[in-house]
Amino acid sequence: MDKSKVDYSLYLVTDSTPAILGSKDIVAVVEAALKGGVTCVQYREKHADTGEMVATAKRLHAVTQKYNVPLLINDRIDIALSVGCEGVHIGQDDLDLATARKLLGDDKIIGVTACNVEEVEAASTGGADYLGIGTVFATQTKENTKSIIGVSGLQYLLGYLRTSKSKVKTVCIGGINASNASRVMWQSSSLDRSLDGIAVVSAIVAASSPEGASRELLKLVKTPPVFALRSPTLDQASRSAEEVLSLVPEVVRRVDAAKPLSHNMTNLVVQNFAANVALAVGASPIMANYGEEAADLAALGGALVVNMGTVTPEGLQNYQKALKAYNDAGGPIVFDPVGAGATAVRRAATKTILNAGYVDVLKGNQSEILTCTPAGASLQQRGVDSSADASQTQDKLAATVRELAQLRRNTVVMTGATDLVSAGGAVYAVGNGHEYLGVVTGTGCCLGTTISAMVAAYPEDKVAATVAGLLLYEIAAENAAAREDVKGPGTFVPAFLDELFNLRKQIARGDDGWRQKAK
Ligand code: 3NM
Ligand code: MG
Repeated sequence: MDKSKVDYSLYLVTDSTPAILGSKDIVAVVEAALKGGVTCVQYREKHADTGEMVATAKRLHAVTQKYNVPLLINDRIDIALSVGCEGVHIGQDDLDLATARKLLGDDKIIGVTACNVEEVEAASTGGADYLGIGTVFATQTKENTKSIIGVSGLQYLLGYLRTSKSKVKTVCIGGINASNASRVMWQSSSLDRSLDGIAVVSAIVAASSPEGASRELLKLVKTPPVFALRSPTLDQASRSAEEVLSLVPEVVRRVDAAKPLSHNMTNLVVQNFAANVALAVGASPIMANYGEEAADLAALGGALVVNMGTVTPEGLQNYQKALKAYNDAGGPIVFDPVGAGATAVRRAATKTILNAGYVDVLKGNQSEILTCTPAGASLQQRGVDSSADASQTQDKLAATVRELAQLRRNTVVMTGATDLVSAGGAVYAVGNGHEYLGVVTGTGCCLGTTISAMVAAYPEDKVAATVAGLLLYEIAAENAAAREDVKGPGTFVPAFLDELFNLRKQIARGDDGWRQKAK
């Protein structure tokens, strides 16, 4: 077998513990899985005697050879050698890669488990043929999993391999099943660095029909999720600011005409204000925090805002259900990680949410967005206000926003005196706004609601929709603050709602007075 031609799309790892295998025969399960389309098999056995393992491996090899699929042995190089199968998979606590290579020779496949940059670097430069990256999601299958890296970790490690231009193949492992396979594949693959496949144990071995389960999983690996069809293309992400600006009236017109649903799962402080802002910008708000409702609401064609301003354990479960529902329906999601770095709970909640689904637009102030970067996981933040870190230059922040959007394949908005928007190509800067926005509670949250209205009405171009939302919101704030009847933050609030409403109507009518004001 030519190891450079191995297909890692659907990689089955066996398990013969009764809790997973049940009373089935492992060889029969593998044969059924091969029929269903499994492209690579690893025999993983932690408890049997060596003689028994050799016998089972031989039976497995006879089957995998029939399907021209490689058989790899977990950990046990001696067994791979005695069976003459295609290679081994070694973990970090097993025999080292260099010795394994010496024993097996260059023609055999050697895969290595890796969960962090050091391990990925060592294995990819040390001659591994592929990496098993995980543990992606918590799983009952493996005892003592070292670290749960989530989709974020997976994205980060693949980003590292892209930068280092390594050719090593990659599969992800840990809690991968039919509910997340397509999403994880897509989220972890940028244009020039794709995950090669998924590795699963229980999703196939514990299935009542390993053949059917394999067929479905293989299809999911090869099919991008529905939301991917409307993710920003490289061309969209790289347009000039002028081009994006020229789309603003059309975005606002669409919202005005369509009155899209803006489904808010937001905090206790802003419910009322956010609903009024949604109405003022032309959307139809629903404030619904119960996750069980999300599937029905997602079917109505609107967008979801997840704002974790007053996060609770129950709320977190509701968000996860809603993310899944909107991802499955293809409806856009705006995530506002309010106070992301402020407490350990919020840091963990941010991670949980980002791993539970794909968010189309990630919106936050400087410290919130920095907390969502791989480097920012341990950032400290004071309260939830939007104090800016002076050490971050505008160029550095712009690069951070672009890189984060690339990593997550979405649109990232970092708000501040100048707001930065990127979908991984150009970075658009919006300099509008007013200081009153900073002294009224919930204005950041309501910007998330505004953006949700725009992406709901204009889902095919989330970059233009996001920029339109920012401009509408911040120019309306300037218009309100300039009014004679506005004396301070208190009188600003009702005036702001008026001006949001008026400006939306003006832009929708084709009045382009806003163009002179856009900064
Ligand atoms: N290795 P399931 S997780 C065998 O993280 C194995 O390296 C892991 O099982 C790692 O698909 C794992 O049932 C078990 O979640 C994966
Ligand atoms: Mg091992």
